[in-house]
Amino acid sequence: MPNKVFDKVAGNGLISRRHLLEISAAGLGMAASNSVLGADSALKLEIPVWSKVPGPGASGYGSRSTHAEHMQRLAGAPNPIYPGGGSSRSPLQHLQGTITPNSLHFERHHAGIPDINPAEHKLVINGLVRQPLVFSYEELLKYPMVSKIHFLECSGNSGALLRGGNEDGTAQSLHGLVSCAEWTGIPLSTLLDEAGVLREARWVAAVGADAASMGRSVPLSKALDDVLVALYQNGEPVRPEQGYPIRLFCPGWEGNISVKWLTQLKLTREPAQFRDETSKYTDTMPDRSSYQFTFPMGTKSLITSPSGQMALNSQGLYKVTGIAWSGSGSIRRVEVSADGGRSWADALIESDQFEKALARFSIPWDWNGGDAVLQSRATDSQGNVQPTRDAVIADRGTINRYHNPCIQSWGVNRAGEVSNVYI
Ligand SMILES: Nc1nc2c(c(=O)[nH]1)N[C@H]1C(S)=C(S)[C@@H](COP(=O)(O)O)O[C@H]1N2
Ligand SMILES: [Mo]
Repeated sequence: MPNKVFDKVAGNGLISRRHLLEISAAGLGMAASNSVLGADSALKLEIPVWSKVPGPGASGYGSRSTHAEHMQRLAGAPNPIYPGGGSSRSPLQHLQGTITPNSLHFERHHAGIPDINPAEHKLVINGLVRQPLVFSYEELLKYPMVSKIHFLECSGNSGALLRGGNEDGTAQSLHGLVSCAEWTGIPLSTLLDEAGVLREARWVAAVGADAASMGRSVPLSKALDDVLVALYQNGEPVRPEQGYPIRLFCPGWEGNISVKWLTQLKLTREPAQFRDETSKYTDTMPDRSSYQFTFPMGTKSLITSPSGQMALNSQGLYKVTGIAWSGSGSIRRVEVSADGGRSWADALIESDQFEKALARFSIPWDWNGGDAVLQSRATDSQGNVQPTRDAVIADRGTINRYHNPCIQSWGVNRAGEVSNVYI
């Protein structure tokens, strides 16, 4: 839409949110496989072939459109000395809204996915309790459950940014270890009440039934607050890769502590000192001292479109959109900059602002064809503001690569190519 005068809200082309309504009229141009909303749609009045013949009928289990198959998790190559170990990342640049489809939820496994028959699986609660308990899957299904929308994020997510490099990184490759789902399960407090926690208990040691025998210690205060024994994910049984038949779910906390394929909860006085809370998932500072437990995930956001490896193919109006989340509350505000952080404007929050859940934001941007650096900055309900990369490095150094919530900078050059940059 040449010559149009937009209301500017910040430098380098950020404009008032009401101009989002004009985006389709202006026509959007983003090229190739990562394209966002379709461009110039000249109205055609002919009836297409697919509207003239009946298609296939109903089916027992649905599948996505063949035109949406480019949405794939990005998995690392298998490593023979680490069988079943590794991760896959959600295609954040292709997703909209806030819920991650189960097939695209990120994965992180330390010894692959066990093939568990729920009829033979047990959950034991023992240790410092009045009455040790053993539950079958069938029995667990009879308890009252709650449903909550929460993100899950691996503490290793975005760690690559601290390392530098990764100029060809995408939203998915750099930040795809975060997803969000509706988790349905039994409040852990219900099961602990039934077992009768003894007064001296302070921790709950949770153990998974996978070959990694993954264990993590959860402080009792968190266990009694909002932790779930989750059985459903977005309405269906938790997927095998997410911990079928049951997983622990600790809202807002680093993904590692949400133990999958949960089989034991032992009440203890002290943390159990599992491998995953001593040799790993501890944060080493520049002076080589380490924090053992860093539980909540940071206050964070990310522009998912335009993002790394996308291309803008003409000047003009774009919808800048992304996700924001905090392990300490809900998202209150997201600001966007198009000039590398010199000036900022408030984005529109398009979603519900649930506690410890993804929020979706957007703002229109009038690209003038010049260089730009797009950034977003989240503020949560506790007043925590997402830090810059420089601030994170000054504070915590670069030995530790867990828990990096820093602002992501996407550079746009004159050719319209978008890439990961450091400023
Ligand atoms: N039993 C068990 N639980 C586990 C893991 C594991 O390998 N085994 N991986 C942990 C890590 S490091 C993360 S980030 C989350 C990933 O959960 P997801 O695969 O459902 O995304 O599960 C955690 N729980
Ligand atoms: Mo993780």
